[in-house]
Amino acid sequence: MPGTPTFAVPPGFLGLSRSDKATALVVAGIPLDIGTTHRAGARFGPGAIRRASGMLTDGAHPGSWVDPLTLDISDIGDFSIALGDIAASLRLIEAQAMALPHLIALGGEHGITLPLLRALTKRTGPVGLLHFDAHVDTWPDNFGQRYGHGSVFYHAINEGLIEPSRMIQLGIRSPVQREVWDWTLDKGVTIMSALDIHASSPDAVAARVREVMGGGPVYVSFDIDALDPAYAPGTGTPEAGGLATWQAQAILRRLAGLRFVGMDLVEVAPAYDVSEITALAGATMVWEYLALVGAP
Ligand SMILES: [Mn+2]
Repeated sequence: MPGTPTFAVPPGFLGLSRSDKATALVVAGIPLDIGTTHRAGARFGPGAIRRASGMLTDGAHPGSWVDPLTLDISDIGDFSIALGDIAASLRLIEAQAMALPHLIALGGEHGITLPLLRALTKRTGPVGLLHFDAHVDTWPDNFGQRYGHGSVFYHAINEGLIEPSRMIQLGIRSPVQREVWDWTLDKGVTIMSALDIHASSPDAVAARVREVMGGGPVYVSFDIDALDPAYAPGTGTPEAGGLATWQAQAILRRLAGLRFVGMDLVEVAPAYDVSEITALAGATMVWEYLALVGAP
């Protein structure tokens, strides 16, 4: 087994040595967590995901045979945020994302997705959204606050950043007000609950995703709390009954050929993690995404 042992790779995601912005794919951390509605701590997500990603550096992906380390990819470190100021942080995140062609963001809480979509869609136009989550995140506010991790897609839909008819949510199961659920469906969003997915198969779920996405641009927003707390305890708003890590992987592996334009992996909060289960699951989902976008 050639190369550097997994425990000794450099500190970038997958031990990436490039840190410039000139690559086709760019990884960045976004350590914002002040819009979390329950327990905070996702500001330490980027570091934990990078550390856990060392396990994924000793070979190619055994499905697509892509070795992410051979891609044109860099880890540019973490974005600047405005300490304690959500609105100013969102503006800063948007500005820093603007110049990056294909960003893979390590959160941070889900609130980071709104400025990332604002920046991305200036170049791409409205995108389709493949959204893994326990929560619909289409609340009009967060316990009275306009911005926070529960209202991301309410704003994104209202701002025209997403084509709601090309948005699918996988793993949904949290308590939710009926009117928020109905608003989401009325906009044209497809919801597959965690129980829908448990009762289905990866093939059927992936087929539904393809049907919803069509041939347009696809952004992937992966909230690690889509996974069950048994598989992702280290997160701010855990909900029982979620996906197993393998289910999310099995769905993703069936999506080769979609027109992916960006990804975020959010809500890893390492202070609540056990044995790096959550951080490794998060790193693994990003690795699965790289195996998709890197496939010839
Ligand atoms: Mn969530």
